[in-house]
Amino acid sequence: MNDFVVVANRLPVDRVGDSWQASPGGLVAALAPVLRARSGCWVGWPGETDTHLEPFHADGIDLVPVALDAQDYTDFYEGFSNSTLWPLYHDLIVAPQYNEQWWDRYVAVNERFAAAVSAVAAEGATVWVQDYQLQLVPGLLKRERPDLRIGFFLHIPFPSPDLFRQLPWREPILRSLSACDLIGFQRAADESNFRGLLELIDATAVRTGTFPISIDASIVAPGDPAPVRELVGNPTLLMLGVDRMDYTKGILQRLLAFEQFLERGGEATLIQLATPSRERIDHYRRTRREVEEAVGRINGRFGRIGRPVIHYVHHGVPKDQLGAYYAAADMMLVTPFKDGMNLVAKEYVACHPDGSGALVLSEFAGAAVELHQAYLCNPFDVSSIVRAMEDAAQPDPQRMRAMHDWVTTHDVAAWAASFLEAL
Ligand code: ADQ
Repeated sequence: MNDFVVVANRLPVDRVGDSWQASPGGLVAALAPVLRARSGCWVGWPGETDTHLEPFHADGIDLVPVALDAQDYTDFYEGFSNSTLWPLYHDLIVAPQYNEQWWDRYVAVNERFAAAVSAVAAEGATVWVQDYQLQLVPGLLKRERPDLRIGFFLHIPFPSPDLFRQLPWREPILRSLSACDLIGFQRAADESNFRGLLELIDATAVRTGTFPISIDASIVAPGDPAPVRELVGNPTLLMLGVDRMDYTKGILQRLLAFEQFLERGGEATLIQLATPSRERIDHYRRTRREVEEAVGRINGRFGRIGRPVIHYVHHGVPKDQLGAYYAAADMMLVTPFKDGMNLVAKEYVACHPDGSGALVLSEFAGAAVELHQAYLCNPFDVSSIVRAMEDAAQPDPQRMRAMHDWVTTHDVAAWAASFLEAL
């Protein structure tokens, strides 16, 4: 039995051949010491459908797998989580779809997660539920196990009350979250959006708080910039984008701004790394098409043979190589239309301890609250991104130093500790 249970959609592991390897990530790095110290475990889906596994151990963490079948994946994960909640919570960048069958699966899968937690949690244990895929778990657990102390953290934004009220299933979700002993949000604005809805269910005595997530600076550390710069022809100005290929990230807008920057006589080379994401969903395929069309056009206009102006890849880069890209880049472009936090911005800052580099950052990323010394822009206004790029081309090193100090003293371990202490 466990005194501390983390429950998230995904287990922090990936299959490598016949075995499972811990996947490096800030969340698991921050929680692993707590899990070990408090005899804890992590409940989640191993990332392959129709795989039924017994609880196992990877890198010193006890893992409790929850199985999802192909229909769960379609209706719970791609459907309700990523085609209903994701666009709704990111302020309708694309239209959310409301589908009764998806909702039914969302309920069923949340019941399965809650039952799995209940089976492994000791009397009086602390349970920490992560993110939008599992919003019904707190309510289900509290009913079954009133002895548990339950916290919930939302990694993505929480929309304004008027938007949230579109959701046909708004009340069961609000009621479930309200069963928590503590609900954590990325920004004060997300927290107050949520509180603005409590009157809908006549609940006001719910404990909420703001806990901006951060990074583990030892996972993405600055690498050697020289080989990266050489690879792309030692440009005078190297810009970088690193994202999941997601319509929330504003990759196309960034490329259009880069194109205007060149049109206006700017000289620069851009590396855009984009990890494939949710590729069976239409809007994600469309986003990829639009991005790739723009990359082709801009390279066709401004590149030369052997010297493209944009170096683009559509695959993940191993964590231990990212630090070299961050260190090599004179300018980081983080331009989401909406983002809970955006850890890429913080990883870049962590890789510039000497005040070098410049961060162009969307004012709609949660990170903009803490990283206010960045070159802020409005991603809905391409000319605002261009202006930020032009300002950031002559950066003030004090601004990067101030952000670096902040990120290194407010890391993911501090985030986890502050949430758990409040809980
Ligand atoms: P994401 O939307 O996935 O996370 P982000 O916070 O930027 O966004 O985290 C992405 C992570 O994946 C980073 O650690 C980054 O290094 C890595 N990554 C991204 N692109 C990559 C690439 N091309 N190659 C290799 N690695 C790549 C959600 C929310 C965010 C919130 C986090 C954490 O949407 O707003 O900050 O959760 O709460």
